[in-house]
Amino acid sequence: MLEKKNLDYERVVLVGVITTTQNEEKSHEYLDELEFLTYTAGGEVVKRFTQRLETPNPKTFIGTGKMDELIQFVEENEIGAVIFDDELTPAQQNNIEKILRIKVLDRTTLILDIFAQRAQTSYARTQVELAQYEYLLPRLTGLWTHLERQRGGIGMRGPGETEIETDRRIVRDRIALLKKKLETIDRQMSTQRSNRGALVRVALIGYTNVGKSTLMNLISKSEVFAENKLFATLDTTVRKVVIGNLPFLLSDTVGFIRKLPTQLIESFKSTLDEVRDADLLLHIVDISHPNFEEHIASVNQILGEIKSINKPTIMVFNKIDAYTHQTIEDDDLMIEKTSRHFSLEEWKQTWMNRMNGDVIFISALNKENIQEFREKVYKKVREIHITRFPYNNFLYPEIEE
Ligand SMILES: Nc1nc2c(ncn2[C@@H]2O[C@H](COP(=O)(O)OP(=O)(O)OP(=O)(O)O)[C@@H](O)[C@H]2O)c(=O)[nH]1
Ligand SMILES: [Mg+2]
Repeated sequence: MLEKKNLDYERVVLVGVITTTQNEEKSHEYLDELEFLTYTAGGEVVKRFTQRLETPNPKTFIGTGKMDELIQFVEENEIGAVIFDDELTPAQQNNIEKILRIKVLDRTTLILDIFAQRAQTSYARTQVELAQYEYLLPRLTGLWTHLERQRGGIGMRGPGETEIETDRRIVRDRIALLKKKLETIDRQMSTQRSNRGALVRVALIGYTNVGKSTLMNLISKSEVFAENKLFATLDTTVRKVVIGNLPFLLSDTVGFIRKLPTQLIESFKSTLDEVRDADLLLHIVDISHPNFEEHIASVNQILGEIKSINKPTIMVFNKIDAYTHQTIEDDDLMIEKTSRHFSLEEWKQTWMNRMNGDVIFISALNKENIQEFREKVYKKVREIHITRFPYNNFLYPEIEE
């Protein structure tokens, strides 16, 4: 499945439940994503455990029988950590740790850990550290602090061991301090943003790993880090871009994910302000991903949370080079046609209608349709620009489509 070059990858087991609201296929896809997250964090998934349950068990997430299976597997296979595909309550976390006596992580800790690993600037590190401490505070329990924290690896990056061994009061003080530090930086950032003048602001947004940074590099000739792992970008990059004489600001920022921890959304306030302040959003979608429609929904949900859902938006469907779809033989009347069977052309029609034409299909990697993409962006930016500078309307000719 995923390429694994590093022999030091920590051996982990994934655990998920198949609930009544999500079918088996969905839960497999969720576990695929959890596996990708694990791989990004430096883990190798040795086995997945799933259980059908109406709702997760309030004490141990999974039932007793499944837990026995898990205990046995963990003991026999040198497993370093167990990762649950949901947020564990402090009680569940505590109980499961007592039973398994190895590292117990949930989806949120895993995402926080990746953010901690990837944070480059002191600003990003401060934001992640704050989110980690806030998640940690209700979960500080005796066993967890002295047993699990002594080991390294996934889930253990970020707050240092000495702090962890102390009590909640110290964690609370640290949270207060980090908040103060962030407030100062937030103020500086917002001054910086207001100093950028009246140029139109365009933000690349979308699910993680869809190609935002690749597109940024292509359009702005910058060198933003892009790779096939989740959350390659944490810090925002802003570049001045000129298309056909018309200058505007383009920003590349952190990608979104399903169930993005709320602590992260809150502490990444300033980073997300870049989105909030944008005049135009380019919502990038990886159309080659089987779950891309759900990705769009997750992104829209987060946009709603940060009050940015009603901005002018161009939907940019990327990775058309990698798009595949299921086909139905002409004589097969048993198969019902679903969106999984759509050709690219059908998707184009669907989205053109939905977005009133503000849609483009591209491949950033193969540079397909990039000229059309630039024209689409130009047209939209121009519309916004001339409302701001009506007098230099004539400078920027309308282009025919
Ligand atoms: N096949 C294909 N791959 C692409 C395309 N565009 C980008 N990629 C690949 O997708 C992966 C992710 O690209 P990034 O540009 O880092 O994605 P991102 O949206 O910035 O990701 P985060 O910063 O992690 O949120 C990289 O391996 C890219 O090479 C494309 O058009 N086609
Ligand atoms: Mg990126």
